[in-house]
Amino acid sequence: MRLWFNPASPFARKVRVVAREAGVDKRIEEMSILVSPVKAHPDLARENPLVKIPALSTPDEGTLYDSTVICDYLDSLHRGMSLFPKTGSERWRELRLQSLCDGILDAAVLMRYEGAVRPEALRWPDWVAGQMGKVRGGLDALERECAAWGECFAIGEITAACVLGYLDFRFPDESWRASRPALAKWYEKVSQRPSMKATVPA
Ligand SMILES: N[C@@H](CCC(=O)N[C@@H](CS)C(=O)NCC(=O)O)C(=O)O
Repeated sequence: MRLWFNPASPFARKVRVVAREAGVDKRIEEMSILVSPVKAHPDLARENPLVKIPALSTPDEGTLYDSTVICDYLDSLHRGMSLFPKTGSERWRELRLQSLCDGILDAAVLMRYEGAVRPEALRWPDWVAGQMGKVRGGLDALERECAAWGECFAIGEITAACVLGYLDFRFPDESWRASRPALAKWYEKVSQRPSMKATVPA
């Protein structure tokens, strides 16, 4: 299998952490590429019409995207503890947490593009403030919820860890820890997992 990714992408990190937690990472060839929302990468465009990473070329199911689908697929390849609970409230708890964290990442990545890609004359501060409001509101929800996560590190918690890693990487001045001590403590602990250490953004 070939994973189209970039080490800086938080969505690709989700996939790489899941691959390691599921023990299937050795079956994946990681192909690092640079993507831009305004200049389509021609090789990636042949695999994913949205020209986004992550994308996973598989031997049996063609090329899969986006991160939620790829993670679910990788989870189907192993027999250990499932990272996507199949039934009951555990399932909905994990999927909702994943959606919350994907939403925070969507807002954070859009802000990153606004600052790094959009020409200065076209920037719109109110729009950036709106995205930052989603990031902060989402983080406040994680702070309220994280006490209930215990030792669990399934798809929802994995995505939460990738959110916090991305904020440290791209928005170090945001100081998200200042008003979220429980989340900071949780993140300090999960950052020590081999899957997280092996995928620190660069
Ligand atoms: N919902 C997608 C989001 C993927 C995404 O936004 N990837 C970014 C990199 S972090 C990308 O490829 N951007 C290029 C573009 O927007 O054209 C997922 O979960 O995989």
